Amino acid sequence: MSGQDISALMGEVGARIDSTLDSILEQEKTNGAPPRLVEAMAYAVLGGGKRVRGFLVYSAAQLLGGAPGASNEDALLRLGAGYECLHGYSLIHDDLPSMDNAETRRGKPACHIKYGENLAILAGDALQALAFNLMAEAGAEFAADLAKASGASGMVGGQVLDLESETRDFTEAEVQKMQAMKTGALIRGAVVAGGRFGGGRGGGDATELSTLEQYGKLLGRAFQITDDLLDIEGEAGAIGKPKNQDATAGKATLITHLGIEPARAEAKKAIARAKSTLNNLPKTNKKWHQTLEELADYVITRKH
Ligand code: GRG
Repeated sequence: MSGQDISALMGEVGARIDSTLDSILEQEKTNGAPPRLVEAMAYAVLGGGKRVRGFLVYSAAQLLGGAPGASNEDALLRLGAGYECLHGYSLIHDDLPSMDNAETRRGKPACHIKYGENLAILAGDALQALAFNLMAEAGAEFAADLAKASGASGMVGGQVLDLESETRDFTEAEVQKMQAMKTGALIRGAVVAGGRFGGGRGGGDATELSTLEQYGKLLGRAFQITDDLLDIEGEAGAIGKPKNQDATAGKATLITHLGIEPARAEAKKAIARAKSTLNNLPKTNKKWHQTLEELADYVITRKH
């Protein structure tokens, strides 16, 4: 599969996740949610974004057994959509004036600029609740995994450490820990959720799941380093990342510790390890094995 093919596959799976999200949000309206709230939720979660987390859920599930049958396929897309809802909530809150104070996201006004801070906060809250509802549909262990990935010992805890890094010097180990929680935990969670689903709805071989978890951890590390590189190298700003000098100034990253080229080398090393980790998984499903390998390369070669 060439680099172009992985983009096409990501686009195709991403479009199916988007249409799943679309119908889930329509259902929220039918359930009585205020239309303006659903509009703000849709604004944040649809219409942009690479769908990396949703694609990871989908690909890991396919690797470990797939989703035979139309209803299973739909359930898998809903699981991927749940990870995108959680991610969408995190981006809304991350852009708020009290957080990164970013005015744009994905090339458009940030949710709080478009809908006001109060509705944006509530749209984030509602997306988070929706994410857990989608996990609960798949099974209790999926909800528990997402709570661990996104809560105090995961993403939100990492964001707290990120704020702390503006007030004192972090060691390299502290930066690694903060990034593993803030960005890595959700990426790792998405891979594990997919593996669990593919391995048989909440079951799955423990060794295979822990191998996938290791792959997800390494991917998350490389993802955040690349994000920081894109921030300072400027390409992302043109495409729509929340390029905001205030937001990035004073924050600890691996680049501030190591410098640009050593940080890039660290990301490459993590990706090489992630790919060799995949060799511990069955190669019976060549297409998805190769997809996860190419996704690893994509993480460090992406332009936004
Ligand atoms: C509870 C008020 C309150 C705040 C919590 C949740 C949170 C703040 C912060 C999470 C931090 C965060 C947003 C981490 C992810 C950083 C990151 C690399 C985002 C970009 O992800 P991409 O490139 O984005 O996958 P797209 O747009 O492609 O979906």
